[in-house]
Amino acid sequence: MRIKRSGAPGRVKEAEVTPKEVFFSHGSRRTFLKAGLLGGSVLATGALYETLLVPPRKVRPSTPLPKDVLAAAPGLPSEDKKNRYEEITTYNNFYEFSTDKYGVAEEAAKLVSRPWTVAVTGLVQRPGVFDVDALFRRFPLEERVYRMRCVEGWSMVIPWMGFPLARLLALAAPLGSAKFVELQTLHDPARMPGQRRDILDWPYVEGLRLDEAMHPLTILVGGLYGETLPPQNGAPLRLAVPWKYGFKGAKSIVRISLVEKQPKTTWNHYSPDEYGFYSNVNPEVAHPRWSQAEERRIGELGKRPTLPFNGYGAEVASLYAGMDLRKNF
Ligand SMILES: Nc1nc2c(c(=O)[nH]1)N[C@H]1C(S)=C(S)[C@@H](COP(=O)(O)O)O[C@H]1N2
Ligand SMILES: [Mo]
Repeated sequence: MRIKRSGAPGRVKEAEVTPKEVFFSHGSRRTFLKAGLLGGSVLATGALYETLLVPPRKVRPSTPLPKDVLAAAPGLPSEDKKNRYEEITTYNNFYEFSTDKYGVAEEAAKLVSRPWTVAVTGLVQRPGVFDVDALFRRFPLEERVYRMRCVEGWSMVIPWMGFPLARLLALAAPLGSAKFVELQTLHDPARMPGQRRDILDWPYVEGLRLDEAMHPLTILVGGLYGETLPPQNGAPLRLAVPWKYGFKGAKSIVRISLVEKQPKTTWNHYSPDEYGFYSNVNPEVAHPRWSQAEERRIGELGKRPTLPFNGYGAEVASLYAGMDLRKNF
């Protein structure tokens, strides 16, 4: 990603390491575990390298989630090694606070994310404004271990606590005319100081086609590693769509609108050649300034091949049957 009004194109500040092929298992959903390993072995990562890639720093402890918002379901297993809590909470993209991935946690720490409401509006039979904690009691959070791939070329395995967006949408009952879902981040420069700067068009807006939004892998996230979601990861409520580039996962959501036309999403509007509306993870479609064929898993040396749909093709490829994914990137 790059910053609006900067003369030179932005550079991803990443510790570049010697490429070394590693492979990972396919599918994290119980039903697809049968697919097993694609082959190869997972590179054993030493604590030394983890230290190298994510500097150790004090992480504020989060609040454990109350029992009554946790689903009985044990969650979805993943054969990938989970990233450490410290990695997930100290290397973030959240431009409302900082464009420095290592600086977001500290800047976002002040965000007051309770009380917080989310409006579900637009082309629905039953619009509503929901208190997030009431929402979590209604739709208990279950663990979903997802591989997440940033468009910048890094990835993590994150044990989110979430519930399917489809459950909330079903409650609102979309009208037949609703074709897309638009998600909006809070717009409040007093609470999100990065919004005082003209980096992006605020508020941050993301969107999905209605069928993508209704897919069971598409979740609203309220927790991480069994704890309340920390501010830097999008407290109190953010989206996670594991087969798409990370920027689709809007953080600190205040509004979910059902609309007829494809929403004007922040990054797509900012640079349509670089960030497509669909933004499905696709190793065959390069970003204009870098390849998307490989990725660096945070905490590991070397690179992994990037898989179509981030490895979730068995679950989601049918959503795009007949579409030219080079054109609709
Ligand atoms: N509101 C908002 N949401 C956002 C972003 C952002 O800058 N602002 N960054 C996106 C990007 S590029 C990524 S990769 C993920 C990072 O999520 P994480 O920090 O929880 O890993 O958040 C996405 N959601
Ligand atoms: Mo990203």
